[in-house]
Amino acid sequence: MKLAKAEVFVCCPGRNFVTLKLTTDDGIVGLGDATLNGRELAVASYLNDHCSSALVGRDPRNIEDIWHYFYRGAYWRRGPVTMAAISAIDVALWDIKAKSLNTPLYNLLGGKSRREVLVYAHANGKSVDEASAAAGELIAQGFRAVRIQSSVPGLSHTYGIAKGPGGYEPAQPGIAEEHAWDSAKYLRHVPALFERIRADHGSEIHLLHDVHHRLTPIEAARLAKDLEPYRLFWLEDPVAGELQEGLRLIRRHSTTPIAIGEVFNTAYDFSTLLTEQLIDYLRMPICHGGGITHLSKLAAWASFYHVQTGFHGATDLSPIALAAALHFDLAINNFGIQEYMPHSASTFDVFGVGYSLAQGALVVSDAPGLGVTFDEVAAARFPYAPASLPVNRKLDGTLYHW
Ligand code: EZ4
Ligand code: CO
Repeated sequence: MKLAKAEVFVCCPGRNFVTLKLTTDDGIVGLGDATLNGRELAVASYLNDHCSSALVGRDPRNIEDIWHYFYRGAYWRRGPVTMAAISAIDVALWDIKAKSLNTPLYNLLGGKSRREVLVYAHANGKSVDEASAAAGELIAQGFRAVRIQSSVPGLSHTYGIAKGPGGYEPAQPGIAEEHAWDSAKYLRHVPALFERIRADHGSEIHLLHDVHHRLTPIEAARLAKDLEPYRLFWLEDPVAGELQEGLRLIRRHSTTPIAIGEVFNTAYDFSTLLTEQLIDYLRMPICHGGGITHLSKLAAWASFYHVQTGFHGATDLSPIALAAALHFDLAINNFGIQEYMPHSASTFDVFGVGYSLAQGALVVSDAPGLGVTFDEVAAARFPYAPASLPVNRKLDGTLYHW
């Protein structure tokens, strides 16, 4: 078996997606998601200009060798663009292997460890009332875990809050929007938000919150401590993760579980976090962290430290990425939870999927491979539309983490 074609598609069915399609000489198609929100064309170029011709002619069954060819062989290794490209190649190869063996992908990853994949949904509100009402709706739909974000009084924009009807989408057309930030206002607001959510919805529902990298280590330690009475499932990205040692300060002060890693791209980004037991959930997704081949190694390493997975799953990860995550989530022992945001109807005009939602969990179909289809004709109806993620400034104008 040989790879005959490597094609890259950039389309915008509701939002931008980059899709890698590999085809073998006997006509088997493998799909990979290469979307990096706001940097789509950089990954498309990496694949087109630096990978495609090196893929053609290779035996797609040698996934481990191909992974190392593009990782070690690149010399300029790691980084989000390179690793998103390697991830797409790797997932497409696993898709081909599973299809060629006529079996769902999870069977090649150890088989099923559970019946379904627990997901968390997103409740957002411009006020605490709105956030609590949104959480109530999701709980009524059967979700067992809900992430809660609400606007911070006195700030013009807050991460995670949809502008109008429809889901939250931070990337906007043109150059980056500028948002405002104030840690003191935020730190005053969040404990009161969770006090209210627990009072309204009881102790059973799993509650999560995303700080989105915006605190210093000592501020994050304070927030984690202040939130202890509300028993969070996790506090996400309390600090910017490149300073792994920063997580030590949080651990010293609090037992609130910590999730981190949606912007990480290799296992090395977790080394101190695992060996010093500074986190509880790892969020680096398959589509940005080197694919199934690399995540299998990281998840196994994490399991020895009692760290579970909680993969990033915003809508800027395509249905291919979600399907890859679901097969992996189903198979590994140390799965924790999966982030879930429903994709738009136009996204499903392009991507056909086999997973389905039932009582707050996703159920994976037994279709061979990933169980995802990509409609090129439909994709061509939705041309790429440049968009950027926002930037954030403190109230005095100082540039800060978004
Ligand atoms: O801001 O995916 O937990 N989810 C998140 C997301 C990220 C976006 C960035 O593209 O933090 O909303
Ligand atoms: Co996040």
